[in-house]
Amino acid sequence: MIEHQVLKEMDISIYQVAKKGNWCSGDAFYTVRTDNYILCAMADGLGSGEEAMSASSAAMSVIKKDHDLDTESLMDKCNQVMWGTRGVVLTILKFDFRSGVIEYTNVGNISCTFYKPSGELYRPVPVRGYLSGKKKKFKTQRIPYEKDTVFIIYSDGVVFDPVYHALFSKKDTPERMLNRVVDLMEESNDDTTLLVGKVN
Ligand SMILES: [Mn+2]
Repeated sequence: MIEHQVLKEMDISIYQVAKKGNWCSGDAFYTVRTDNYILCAMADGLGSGEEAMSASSAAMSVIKKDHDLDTESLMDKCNQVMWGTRGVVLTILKFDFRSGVIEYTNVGNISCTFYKPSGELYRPVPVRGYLSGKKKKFKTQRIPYEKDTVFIIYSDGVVFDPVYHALFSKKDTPERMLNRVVDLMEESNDDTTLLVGKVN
């Protein structure tokens, strides 16, 4: 499945495919735009199949309902609904239009890379672990962004070859960048989700 979203402040393209043999993906993503911010979230439910999907969709439901909260509080709320599920790894990004800063909170191996218009690449270091319902402390990073910043978020089903970095540039649209990477990507044995965004 490929989806393109034309939001006012950015364009986003998303590729998602379930693990071979499964009817559903254990990965989930959510994006929302308001007058003040755009939020993007991606979760990977532990394992695969229906139980993984139920964990990642529980996290997304929390975010759909409460996306006006800061990313750290959202992470905490998602953690609280993980009891009785397999648990998830989760990354939440919130682009605040007024401050020009991204709030970034993460637990586990959902990867995220920023490509600044200067050509500089920035990769926040993911925090180990996953959300299981057990009490956990979260850290939030604040990352400035500007027009033409490109960013990618992907689950561990993406086998990311470093040569892909060269495909992400301010000169291209998320749709074309995503299509190129998907053409090159090797098939993996896991649910796969890749989101490419570019700030307008
Ligand atoms: Mn996975």
